[in-house]
Amino acid sequence: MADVVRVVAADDPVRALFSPAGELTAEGRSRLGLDAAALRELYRNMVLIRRADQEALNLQRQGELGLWGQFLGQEAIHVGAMTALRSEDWVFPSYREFGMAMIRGIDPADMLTLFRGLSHGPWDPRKYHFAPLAIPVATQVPHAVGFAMGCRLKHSDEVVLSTFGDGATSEGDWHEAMNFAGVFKAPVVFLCQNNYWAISVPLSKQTAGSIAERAQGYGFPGIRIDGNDVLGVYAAVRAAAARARQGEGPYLIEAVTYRMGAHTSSDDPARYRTDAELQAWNAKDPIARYQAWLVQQGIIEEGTVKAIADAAESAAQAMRSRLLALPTPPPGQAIFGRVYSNPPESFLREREEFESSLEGP
Ligand SMILES: Cc1ncc(C[n+]2csc(CCOP(=O)(O)OP(=O)(O)O)c2C)c(N)n1
Repeated sequence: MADVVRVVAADDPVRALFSPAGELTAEGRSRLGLDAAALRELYRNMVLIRRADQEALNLQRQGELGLWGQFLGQEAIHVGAMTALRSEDWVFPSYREFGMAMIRGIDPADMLTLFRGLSHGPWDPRKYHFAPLAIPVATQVPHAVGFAMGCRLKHSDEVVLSTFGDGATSEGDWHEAMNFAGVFKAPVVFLCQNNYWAISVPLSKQTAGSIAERAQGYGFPGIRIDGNDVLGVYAAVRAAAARARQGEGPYLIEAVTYRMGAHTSSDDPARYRTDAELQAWNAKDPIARYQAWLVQQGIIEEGTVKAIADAAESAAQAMRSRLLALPTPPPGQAIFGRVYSNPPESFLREREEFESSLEGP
């Protein structure tokens, strides 16, 4: 990994957990205070979300979903970050955060209704403190900051996690949000999932400098960490959230990982990236690597690994059956159903016209 950044605060509690290369130190790991059961839970959740992600891709390939964007390889970020937050903390996700939503307790079959064209917003954000997935790149970042300011104004100690990809950092929305957050010390943890590709554009073709170092220009600290180390992600997000909760403002974490799958099911990455690159990242697989460490520490053994894989398989099958059993709503419902609580006349007329146009001549 490249050198990690200098930091603004002299006694940065996040930085203290990591080596200059952005790797969690032994001392940092011992400060986490995770017992064997908690360490196994991190593993179980990574296996669970990976299997669900694969099943969603299978569904898309069988024509049951319109589109799917895998997060294969990014499980350590999804699980580490979500485990580090309190349940009242809010998340403002991009479209690739299916695993994070699962960890928050959102039913994955409900979530897939979005990709099956059955719904626009399948969960209640207020119940899960999990905002809708943002498809336009980076629009969720200013939303996160505005929401975090709202939390501060109502004197709540909720913290907001704003997650986005490396490509999102090239957007104006991203810069405006970072600037505002720095000036007003919004309680936000910015989590960049640097997976090296923004569809077919590699990081090197759109970012000349360091993502993490940019935080300094906005007046708060940033750090570049190993995003394939679940404990490292957990440590960084937990410490950054604690800092934000105490009123010390935002923090930018650049978690370095790799997008192992295609950008979405409509993309063919073989046209723009090499097998060698893929193989190199495959060797750093976050689950295999964590599993090896757990075995070596005597925290997990073969029987448990098998039981966890079996449970993930059953959960994926249950997700599939539940999704396929869901009724298809009336045609106008998905488009018009959740727009107004009191729809105006003109809107109702438009819905009627739409529905009757589908009946054909
Ligand atoms: C505002 C906007 N511009 C362009 C797009 C088309 N688009 C969809 S995803 C994507 C790349 C995003 O890459 P990154 O932020 O690195 O996230 P990743 O998909 O790698 O997780 C682009 C350009 C979009 N959805 N929204």
